[in-house]
Amino acid sequence: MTYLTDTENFNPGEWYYLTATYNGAAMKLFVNGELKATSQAQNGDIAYAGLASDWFGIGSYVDQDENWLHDGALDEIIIWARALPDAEVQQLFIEQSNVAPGVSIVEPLNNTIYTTPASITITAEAQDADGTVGVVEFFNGAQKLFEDTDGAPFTFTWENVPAGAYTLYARASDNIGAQSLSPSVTVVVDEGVGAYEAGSVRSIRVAPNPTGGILRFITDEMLGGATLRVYNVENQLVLLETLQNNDANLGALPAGAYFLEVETEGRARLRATVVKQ
Ligand SMILES: [Ca+2]
Ligand SMILES: [Ca+2]
Repeated sequence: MTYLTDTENFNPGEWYYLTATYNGAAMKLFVNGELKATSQAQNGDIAYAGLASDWFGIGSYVDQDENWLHDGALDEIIIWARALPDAEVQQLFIEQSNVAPGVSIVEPLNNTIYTTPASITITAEAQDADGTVGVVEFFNGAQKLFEDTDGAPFTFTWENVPAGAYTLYARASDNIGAQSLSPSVTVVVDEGVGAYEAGSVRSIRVAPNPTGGILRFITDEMLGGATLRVYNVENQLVLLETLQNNDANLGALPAGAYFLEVETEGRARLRATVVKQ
């Protein structure tokens, strides 16, 4: 029986990353990736005697008449079919114990509304508790917009953004390669006045915007009798009704960005984008 012992004591309540290797020539004990003890007292194949007491155990000492359990918790166990070299044990510890970076978008604020032609400056803050932030990438949904590799500030200006609603994310990677996603930020780009042909389609303002539900179309025209269509950001029609006057109620819809289209009896189309809170 060979015991390998760390010369330092373990502190109760702390997690440790223990690794033991045996390659047929030497037994090694690593604590937190560091080699702490080596023994060459045994060599060759592992000597199982063919007894019921031939345990391969982790977290306890078991033989014919003893069973000493580890007084603590085991979080994760990996058993390898080969003896890892020292450098690989060290690298595994670095990867396993690495803290992922934190990242959030600080600009623009959620539900910011722009007007075409829009240029949107996106700024993220990212930090890593036990290393450095290598890369911050910016996304619109699944579409990657930019990759900032030159450190803080992590920022990017998205130019000529067409009308629509966008869900922005930042993703930070630390020096070990661990990644984190920021909470999302929704922005809306509204058609600027004059973007449509006069007389057929034009944009219109609504207030309040963002709204809790009730909103008013800001126009001198009387919209009673006009048809209101409301689309969500996936371009699905979620509301269709005939307006009684210049007011509408989105109270039944979930929070989010919506495109509104009002078709008047004279066939003119009025468009607006609104954020429902
Ligand atoms: Ca880290
Ligand atoms: Ca930068």
